[in-house]
Amino acid sequence: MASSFVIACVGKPSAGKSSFLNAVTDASAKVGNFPFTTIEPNQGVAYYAIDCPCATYGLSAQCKPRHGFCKNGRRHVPVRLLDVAGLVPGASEGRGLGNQFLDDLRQADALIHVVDASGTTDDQGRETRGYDPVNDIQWLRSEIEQWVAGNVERKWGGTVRRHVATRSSAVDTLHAQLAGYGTRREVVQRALDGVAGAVDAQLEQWDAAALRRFIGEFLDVRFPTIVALNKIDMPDADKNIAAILRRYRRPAAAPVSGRPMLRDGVSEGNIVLTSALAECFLRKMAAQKYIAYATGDDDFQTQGEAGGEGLRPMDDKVRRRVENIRDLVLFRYGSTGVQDVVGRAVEALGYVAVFPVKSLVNFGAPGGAFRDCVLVRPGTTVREFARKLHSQAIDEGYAGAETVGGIQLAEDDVIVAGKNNIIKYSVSA
Ligand SMILES: Nc1nc2c(ncn2[C@@H]2O[C@H](COP(=O)(O)OP(=O)(O)OP(=O)(O)O)[C@@H](O)[C@H]2O)c(=O)[nH]1
Ligand SMILES: [Mg+2]
Repeated sequence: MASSFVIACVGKPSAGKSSFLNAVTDASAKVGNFPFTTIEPNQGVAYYAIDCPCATYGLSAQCKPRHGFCKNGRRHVPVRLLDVAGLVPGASEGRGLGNQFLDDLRQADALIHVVDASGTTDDQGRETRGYDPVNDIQWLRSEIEQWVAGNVERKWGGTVRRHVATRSSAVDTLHAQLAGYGTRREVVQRALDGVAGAVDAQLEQWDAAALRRFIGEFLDVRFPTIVALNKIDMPDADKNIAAILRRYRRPAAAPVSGRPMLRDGVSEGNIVLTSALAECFLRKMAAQKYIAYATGDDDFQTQGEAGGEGLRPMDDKVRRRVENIRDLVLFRYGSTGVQDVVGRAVEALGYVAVFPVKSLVNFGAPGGAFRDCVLVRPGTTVREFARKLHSQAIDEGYAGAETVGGIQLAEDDVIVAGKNNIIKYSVSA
């Protein structure tokens, strides 16, 4: 069973969304230095990398993932990535390709906001110089907020009347309003919990400010966001990055709580520096055997360098370009950053990788060890996962579950990585 959740790349036109998709997937989406190169969403499969249990059990040679791949004990679990049309100011009122873009977000579980940190695109996505992107994160968030708030506020009077007449619970009423955004009830509940104490428990007592406060909280929960500060290879990127990081730095005096502090829906730890262009170029050079490079590496090798055996020679122009990337991106920032963005998006969702196996002795070897790995929502229980496997035999004939070491699992045990995420189900005949 392949993973079914979706991460969407969002941002203004020409920020580098399609380039980002091409950098982390096998897609070849059209890229252009003019606004609205992308109209219909492009899709690709990216990989979330985790330590694979095959290494722990000495089964790396027999590890045969049904989806994704495993290399040197690192499991690459597929996740779907969506690259949508660019968003311009006023999109929530239909400007640009506004509503279409926003509609595409309904399928997304998390967002990657690609920001052009080089200052070479203006707010409409046109080529320029010296544009200051410091407000871009806040702007995108308010655009999404306008979209949701506009819809909810317009109907609020009727919503409250029905709520009172039908004596529904707050969570049911709000869920009915927000279900159109691909929202599960549990997400609405978490958002309500988040504002408890700050707004009245009775919906009919909510004023405009209370409703806005709830919508802000709802967006935080519904659309976890990672920011890719892109185009770090360009001259002005440094100073723009510094200004953006300064704005989103967690105040030293901030209270320490279980969850990261969000501003405009973003936490400091979820801002990553990237060069999608560098990654695309390095991948191309590696595919053509000019360099030895794997995504996430902090350097590459060329012919004549240690580790560069068997590579092809480059002409001066190409050599200058790869050397430039080495100096401007890899040496300065440690990597092109793109893979890190995907990892953080999955982690922001709190997903857990689960390995269902038929045997806890050989884990499926020698035919193929650890064939399946499924990313599940946080809080998923052993029994819920059995249902999710879409195996009638396991679901209907459910007779118990066990993890490594002969430990029996209860139906309502929550699956936790490293604890009970290798599961063998038994079924009654
Ligand atoms: N220097 C540099 N240029 C980049 C980078 N990423 C993208 N670009 C360039 O930025 C321009 C726009 O890139 P796209 O990937 O088409 O941008 P987009 O966000 O998909 O744009 P729309 O589809 O129009 O919304 C292209 O000329 C890319 O080559 C980067 O990391 N560094
Ligand atoms: Mg595009």
